[in-house]
Amino acid sequence: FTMETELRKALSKEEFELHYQPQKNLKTGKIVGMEALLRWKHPVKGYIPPLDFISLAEKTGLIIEIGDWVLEEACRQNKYWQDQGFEPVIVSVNMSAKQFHQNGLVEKLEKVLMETGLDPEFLELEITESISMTNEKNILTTMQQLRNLGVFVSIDDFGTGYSSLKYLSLFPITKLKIDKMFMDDTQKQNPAIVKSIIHMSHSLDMKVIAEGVETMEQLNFLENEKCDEMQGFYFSKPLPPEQLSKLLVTLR
Ligand code: G
Ligand code: G
Ligand code: MN
Ligand code: NA
Repeated sequence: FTMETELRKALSKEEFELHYQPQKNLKTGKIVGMEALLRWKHPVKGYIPPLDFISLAEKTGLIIEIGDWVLEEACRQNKYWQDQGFEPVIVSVNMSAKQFHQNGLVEKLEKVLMETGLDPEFLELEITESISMTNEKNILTTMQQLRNLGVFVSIDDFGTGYSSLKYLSLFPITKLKIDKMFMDDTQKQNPAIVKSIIHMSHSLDMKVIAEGVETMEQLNFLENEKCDEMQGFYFSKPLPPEQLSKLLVTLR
C-alpha cells in the first residue's frame, strides 16, 4: 500500500487517537488547558508520530477529513471531562493552513460545538505563522468570526516563522505559544527572546505560554518573567485520555 492509501484506511478503521498534554497556569498552579496531539496507531508499525504523516495529509488534502475527526474528538473528550465534574479547561487543537483556509470552517466549528455540547470558550485553535502572510483579508475575517463565536485563536511555534509584527495587533489573536527552541536558549543563559515575547504578548493584551519546559530552572525563569502558562515534560508529557483522567483525579 502507499502511505496515502494507508492514511485513508486509518481514517475509516479508526486508527487515530488523540493524546493530551496539560497546560498549567503559573500563578495558580492549576491545569487550565490541554493540547490535543494526534497519534496514528498503526496495526503493524505501532504509533506513528504526526511529523511522519501530517505533511502527506496536507499534500493529499486528507488533512481536512483528519482535522474534522480531531476537532470532533477533542471537543467530545473535553465535554466528557466537564461532565465528569472536572474543572473546565480549554482544549487546544492544531490546525494546518489548509484547514484554516477551507470554506465553511466557521460553520463546521459551530456544528461540532453544538453536536458535542462544548461551550466555545473551551476551544482554542492553534495556527502557525505560515498562514499569516497570504490572504490577509480572508484571515482577518475568519479570525473575527471565530472570536465572535467565542473560540480562541493562538499562534503556535511563535518566533520560528516569518509573521510580521503588524499581524499581531491586526488579528484577534488571544495567545502566543513560545516555541521550545527558545526555552533551550534559557538554559544557555540567553533568555532575551523569551523575555521579549512575554513582555510583547502582555503589551498587546495577549496571553503567553511557554512550550517544551523540561527543567525547574526554566520554570523558575518563566515565573520570574510573569509568563502566564507552561507546557512541557517537566509537568507532563502528552497522555492518552484515560491517563490524563487519573492525573486530574489526583489533583482534584
Ligand atoms: O507530539 P508531537 O510529535 O505530537 O507533535 C508534532 C507536531 O505535529 C506538532 O507540532 C503539531 O504541529 C503537529 N500535530 C499534532 N497533532 C496535530 C493535529 O491534530 N493536526 C495538525 N494539523 N497537526 C498536528
Ligand atoms: O504543535 P507543537 O509543535 O507545539 O507540538 C508540540 C510538540 O512538542 C509535540 O510533539 C510534543 O510531544 C512536544 N513536546 C511537548 N513538551 C515537550 C518537552 O518538554 N520537550 C520536548 N522535547 N518536546 C515536547
Ligand atoms: Mn501545537
Ligand atoms: Na510548538
